[in-house]
Amino acid sequence: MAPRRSTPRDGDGEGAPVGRRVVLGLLGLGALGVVTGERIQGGLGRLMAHDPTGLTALVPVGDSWRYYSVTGSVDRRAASSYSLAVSGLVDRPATFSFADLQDLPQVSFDDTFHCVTGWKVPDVPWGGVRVSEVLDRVGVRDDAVGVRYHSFDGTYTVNMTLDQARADDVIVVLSMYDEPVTHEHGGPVRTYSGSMYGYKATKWLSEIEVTSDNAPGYWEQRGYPLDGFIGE
Ligand SMILES: Nc1nc2c(c(=O)[nH]1)N[C@H]1C(S)=C(S)[C@@H](COP(=O)(O)O)O[C@H]1N2
Ligand SMILES: [Mo]
Repeated sequence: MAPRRSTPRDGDGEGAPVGRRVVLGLLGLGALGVVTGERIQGGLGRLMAHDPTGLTALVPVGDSWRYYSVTGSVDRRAASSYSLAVSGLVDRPATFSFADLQDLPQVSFDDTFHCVTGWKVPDVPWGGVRVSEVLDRVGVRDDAVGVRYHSFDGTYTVNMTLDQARADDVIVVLSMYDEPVTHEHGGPVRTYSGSMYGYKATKWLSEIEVTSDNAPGYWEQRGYPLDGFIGE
């Protein structure tokens, strides 16, 4: 595996092991649908490849998803064995199974997904539970300042202030396109932060940690703005 770059470049991809992985990723385009029979979320038109380099952005196919992972591969987790830990500066640390999350009040809305590198996917139907709803269940302590999301890829993190996390369009995602979130999109559970660029969303969500600061997460340590609001 080629070494990972440590800083993002303009107009280029994210989490970019270059070289062999690009080739494997492009070859994987056919195999994904055919060999594994994997259902492709939102239809083939939205799929380009597992393309952490962003090279497929050069292919003129219109608005389509690029599937990003800063790690080489991520273990699949079934909804039935999933759990989300909510930890840190909370009154009642807790874990939520997928069913527990489904039992909380659900929200859904259509919103356009913007990657900071320029690609976007219009009008994506999102469904899930507000982060604020989850936080209210565990009780946030007065000294808390931020929220840190952890991924079960073991590497990716995202931070935001508590106020940002409590926005109506910041959700723990249980469905995309009215279907379960696929592994490629960070299923069974990811986050979505509506007013923010894609890097502020955490795929393969494992933990929400309430913190005493707002320390930079994975991409923020590598140069992206900590706030990450679209257009800023
Ligand atoms: N765990 C994890 N989450 C992540 C990333 C990642 O590499 N790993 N990439 C981020 C970036 S930069 C974007 S644009 C979106 C891409 O989401 P998608 O792969 O569903 O298109 O995931 C975000 N969340
Ligand atoms: Mo991104």
